[in-house]
Amino acid sequence: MPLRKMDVVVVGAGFSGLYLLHRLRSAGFSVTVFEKADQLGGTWHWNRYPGARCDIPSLQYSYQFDEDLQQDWNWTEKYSAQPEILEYLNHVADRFDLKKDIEFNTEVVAAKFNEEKSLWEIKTSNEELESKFCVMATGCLSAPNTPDFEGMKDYEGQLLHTGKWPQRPVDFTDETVAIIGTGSSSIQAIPVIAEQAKHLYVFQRTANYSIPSNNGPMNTQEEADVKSRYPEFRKENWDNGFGIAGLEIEALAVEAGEEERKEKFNVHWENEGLGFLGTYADLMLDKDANEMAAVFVREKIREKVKDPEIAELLRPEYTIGCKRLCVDSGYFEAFNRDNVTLIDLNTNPIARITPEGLVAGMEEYSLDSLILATGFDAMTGAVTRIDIRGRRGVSLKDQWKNGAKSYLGLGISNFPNLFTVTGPGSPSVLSNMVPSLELHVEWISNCIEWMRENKKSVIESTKTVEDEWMILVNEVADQTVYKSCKSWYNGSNIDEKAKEFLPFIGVPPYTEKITQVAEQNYQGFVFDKTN
Ligand code: N01
Repeated sequence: MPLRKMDVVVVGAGFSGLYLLHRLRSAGFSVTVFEKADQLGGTWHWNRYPGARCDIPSLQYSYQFDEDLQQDWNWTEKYSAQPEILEYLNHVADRFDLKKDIEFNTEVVAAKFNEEKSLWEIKTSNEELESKFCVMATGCLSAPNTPDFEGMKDYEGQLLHTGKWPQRPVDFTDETVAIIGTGSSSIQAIPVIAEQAKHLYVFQRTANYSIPSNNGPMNTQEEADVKSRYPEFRKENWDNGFGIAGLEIEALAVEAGEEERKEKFNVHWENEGLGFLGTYADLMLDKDANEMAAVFVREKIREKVKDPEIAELLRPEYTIGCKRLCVDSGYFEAFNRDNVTLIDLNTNPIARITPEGLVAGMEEYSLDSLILATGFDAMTGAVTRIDIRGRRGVSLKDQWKNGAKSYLGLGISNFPNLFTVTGPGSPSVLSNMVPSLELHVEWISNCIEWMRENKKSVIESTKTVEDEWMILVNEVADQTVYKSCKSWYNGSNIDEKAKEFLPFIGVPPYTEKITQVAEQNYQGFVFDKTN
């Protein structure tokens, strides 16, 4: 039987994949989205742990490509919970009739570029097919990191990962539960699980900064105001360094008086969530300014946590924001409960997992459920876990072994006609993801359309431009405090991964750059290269 052929294969049916399908199909291309889950949603499908919600206000963390959509949809809370975001994505899929071109329960396992035919040979869990283009809409935080604790395979209780939460209801009533990790996912889950479980043990390797979400029902007046000027509101946010509202772009913490600074930190602490880091323009640029913000948050932790020893353990010492800042609803307060125990893994390392629970330090913990909240192989993992081979059979995993290099986070040398949405080298995780991915979807779709109009068959980045670009990515990061601690931004959460800072910091200059590249006929990319 002849192989199925299409113009574009899109991998992943999350925010990016859905919009890609809509854009490319509207432009007349044949497109299929392959999704390994049995339903759409991407990260919002998999991360359904208790307390999962967006920590960017939903009036911002939503599509803006269709004015009617953004006017019609009403969010019920300031920060939407995972089920509502999934409902929104299903609404979008139904509204634009997308589901008919999504193949669920279908994993893309391999993709190989055929240089003679100039097309991708795609192997899914169901079939082999051919496509001119392949777009990885696989998300930045979608390949779970599962540490290989000794004995884990013999554990007989319920083993869960926050990033791969089951669809069935999970009830912790009367259970003794352990959670390993204290990143954003855990910080959201802990207060909710603590209310249900008989006892919750929290195993912490590194304390984390978290800002209260002060979440609540949507303020309908604010919603109406935003909706009355949605395009302007989006543009104002986009002009900020991180593409989200509430960021100060001029005043410096180091120039402010102590009282004034405290007052301003307080206002942002109460109202801005992640935007706390935007209280002053120099917080992520100057380590003295950063320390002022860090001291403020450490003091807040001390005020919230009744037991001074626990408060001490929960107080991070490193630069605030160099690990992804967290936003919570009652995280620190959860440690005031009698049924929550914090265990410091630095003094009580996990020795092994047993069939009944785990051993850490001198203690053995008997558990009903063990939750790994241990994060992701961020930014590259979802792509390198697929066997992708470009020119001369080069494997992408091998090419990225010493560091992921990409031109603008969009194209990779040796991998023609392959695009990544919010790939390494783009602002992605250091921006509001939804407008960032919309920007990329539009750039990629426009590029493919331009190629059709200009009779070009093959586009690729070159090693020279991507080397230069990644040098710039790191030079920009060097001017900030982002590299001053271990984080998944620089691969340090995965042992075997290159320790390299991956996101480009600065939405406005990045947007200007990729717009310019497109206007200059995709400057830096080469077309129809012959070997
Ligand atoms: O993962 P993380 P996450 N032994 O990597 C610990 C986004 N997100 O799933 O810091 C013991 O942040 C690890 O310790 P350490 C958001 O961008 C968004 O929580 O490496 N501990 C850390 O405490 C976020 O940043 C929302 O020392 C181990 C934790 O596990 C990103 O997803 C909600 C360990 C992992 O924290 C990832 O968050 C939730 C080991 N072997 C998440 N390995 C929104 O609201 C790891 N740890 C949009």
